[in-house]
Amino acid sequence: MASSCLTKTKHNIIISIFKSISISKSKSSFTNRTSTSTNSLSSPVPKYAAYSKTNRTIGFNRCYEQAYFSRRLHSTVSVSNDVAQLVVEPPSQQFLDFPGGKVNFTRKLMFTSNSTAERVHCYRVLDDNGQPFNDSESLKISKELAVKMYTNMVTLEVMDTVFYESQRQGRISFYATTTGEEAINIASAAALNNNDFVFPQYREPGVLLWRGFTLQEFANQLFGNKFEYGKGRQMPIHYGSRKHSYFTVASTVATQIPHAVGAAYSLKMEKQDSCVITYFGDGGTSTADFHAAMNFAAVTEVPVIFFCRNNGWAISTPVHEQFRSDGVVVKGKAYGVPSIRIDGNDALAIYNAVHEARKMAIKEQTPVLIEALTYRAGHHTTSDDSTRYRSIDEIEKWRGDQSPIKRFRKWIENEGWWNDVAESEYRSSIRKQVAQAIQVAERIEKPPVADMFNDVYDVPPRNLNEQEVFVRKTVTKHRRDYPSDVPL
Ligand SMILES: Cc1ncc(C[n+]2csc(CCOP(=O)(O)OP(=O)(O)O)c2C)c(N)n1
Ligand SMILES: [Mg+2]
Repeated sequence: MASSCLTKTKHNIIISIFKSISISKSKSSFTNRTSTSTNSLSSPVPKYAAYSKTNRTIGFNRCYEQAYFSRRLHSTVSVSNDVAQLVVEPPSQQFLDFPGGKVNFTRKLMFTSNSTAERVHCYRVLDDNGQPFNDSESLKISKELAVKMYTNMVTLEVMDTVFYESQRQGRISFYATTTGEEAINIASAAALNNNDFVFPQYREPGVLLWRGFTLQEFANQLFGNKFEYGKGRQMPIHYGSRKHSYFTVASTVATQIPHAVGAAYSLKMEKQDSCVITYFGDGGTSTADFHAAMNFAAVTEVPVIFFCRNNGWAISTPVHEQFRSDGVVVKGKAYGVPSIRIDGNDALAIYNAVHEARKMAIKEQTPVLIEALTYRAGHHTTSDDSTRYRSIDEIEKWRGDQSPIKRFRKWIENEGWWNDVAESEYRSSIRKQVAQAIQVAERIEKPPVADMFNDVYDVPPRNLNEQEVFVRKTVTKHRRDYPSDVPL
């Protein structure tokens, strides 16, 4: 079979068609067009295999060489990154009819490249000064929606500042800010329907805020008082809300991703007109959960949006130590999931991309991957000091001109929808409301000791009953060592 194949190919004429796709060098460059990686993702520039006499007699005859190389020399295409070869030969010799689909043969000994010199473009609408590009593909956003998005971003920023300070004052045990990622939180939430399910990591409280979770509800969770929905069993920032279709935050990185795919599968079975979104960081993509979930979602064709906040860091691990690929977007291509890379500090780009992804997910019943490039402009959590492993200059750069809030503000101001007076009135009002919520939450007593032991078993096992008796005895004996606001 092999030898007959070789003989026949001697007489073949092969025409190489170069598909030109514009690519950028070195850095990810911005594009103003929404496009999934199916179209925009660059395959490696072909590196023509070393061409020995032996494989010349195997694969290519003179006629081929002339046709092939003259096309290369006279081609007006400056950079080509994909070669499809049309081979005039019996169909059985052109491709392998493989179970997963037909695969064209090539006579080139050519490996795919691991180079990241050409990076997938990054979709954006607003430039650094908040000016939309003339040719940006973008939805029209009303004044009402734009102002709501902006004020929610500011609320998130103020919440972060005040809650963070309260941790520093020793009033709560732990906190994590979303600083620098406010646009991702709010603009993605704005593009969803409120009944779409959310499987968050821990840096997306803005999605809950957008859905109407009140400042008091946030404060109750942080203070672990008896009105907190988790009954004080979770660390601060592990919010969850059945009412807002927001699954409770789990600290174990990326465990939410397969859960999201399972939920999307159930929406598909029930033929629901909604989708699931799951958020995760660049660090989360190094887990087995991420890969299993992507593959499962692709083959089951479920309506889930994988939203990766690539913020440059996973605690102290920079992205270049996290993966050697061109970020995360290329992983979607590997799993057969339509994907896009967007500017995570451009609220309009995020809104458009999530809006489109949602439509695709539901209409076409497909997963979609979004990689949003952003920067974690705060410490990882209150347990971290990021100046130990990155420069203050780097942080300041992202907190300054690159701030997603500043950029969006410039846009709404240019539109005549916002001004300095509105800004200072709004900020001071929210600051007061957050401080007030803290004062209330702090005064509310904690959940009773019994809540540590219920809700898991219908009939608690004997060892759990024994532990409960033991806890009560210990607390009674050492009353002064335990908080007085925890009812026994
Ligand atoms: C399974 C698991 N491994 C490790 C950790 C410790 N850990 C907590 S957050 C984190 C980094 C996550 O980084 P990333 O996913 O990029 O999210 P970011 O904090 O940057 O938003 C790590 C390693 C964990 N919580 N769970
Ligand atoms: Mg990260």
